[in-house]
Amino acid sequence: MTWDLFDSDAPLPLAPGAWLRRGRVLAEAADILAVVASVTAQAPFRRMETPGGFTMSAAMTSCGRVGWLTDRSGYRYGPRDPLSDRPWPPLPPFLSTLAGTLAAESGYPGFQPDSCLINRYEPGARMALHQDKDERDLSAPIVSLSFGLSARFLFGGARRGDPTQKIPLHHGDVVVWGGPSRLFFHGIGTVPKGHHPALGAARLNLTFRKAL
Ligand code: MD3
Ligand code: FE
Repeated sequence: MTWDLFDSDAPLPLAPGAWLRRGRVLAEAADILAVVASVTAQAPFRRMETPGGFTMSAAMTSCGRVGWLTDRSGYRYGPRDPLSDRPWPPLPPFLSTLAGTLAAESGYPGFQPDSCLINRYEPGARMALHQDKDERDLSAPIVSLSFGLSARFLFGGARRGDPTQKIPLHHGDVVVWGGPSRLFFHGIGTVPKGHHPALGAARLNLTFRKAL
């Protein structure tokens, strides 16, 4: 027999169409974080307001042709950073190519993201259970990269009331969501206090999306 069933590098199925790759981008982490720093120098992290008037606990920014926005008028993608009124920084080719490779490795060939949402969680921040449905083409997957402090990913089902799996996400982990799981409810539990050598007291999550 072969050892393939025990290959720790192989994608782990989380749900139909959803795959976890533990540590898949550890080797690339320093390069990715350097590129992220150049993006956030142009479009800084900010905590946005929800349509209901709450300030999100995670700070966000974007790069790409559009960025994800929330304010009192709703959730949407827009071509400009409202803080500067300039276009979002371009999606660095290194990142879009990497996201395409990661999607292909989980069975989604041809993924060409046009937006990357960058979330920054300090200890105490969380993200409530939600669906990602502001993208025009829901047949494209979402590729997620986690860095820094670990957090509990909450992963439900197609309905808000479905039971949730709690999956720890660590520095360098990659998750690819597509197919039936693309509209599953998900969130992030409160990030515990801590320090990570690469990022200090913070967790970063990058999600690559085809929004247009
Ligand atoms: C499952 N971000 O930005 S990434 C988000 O870690 C978001 O910051 C979380 O949820 C974070 O919208 C989780 C994992 C993720 C992203 C998109 C999904 C899981 C998903 C779309 C469908 C199903
Ligand atoms: Fe989400």
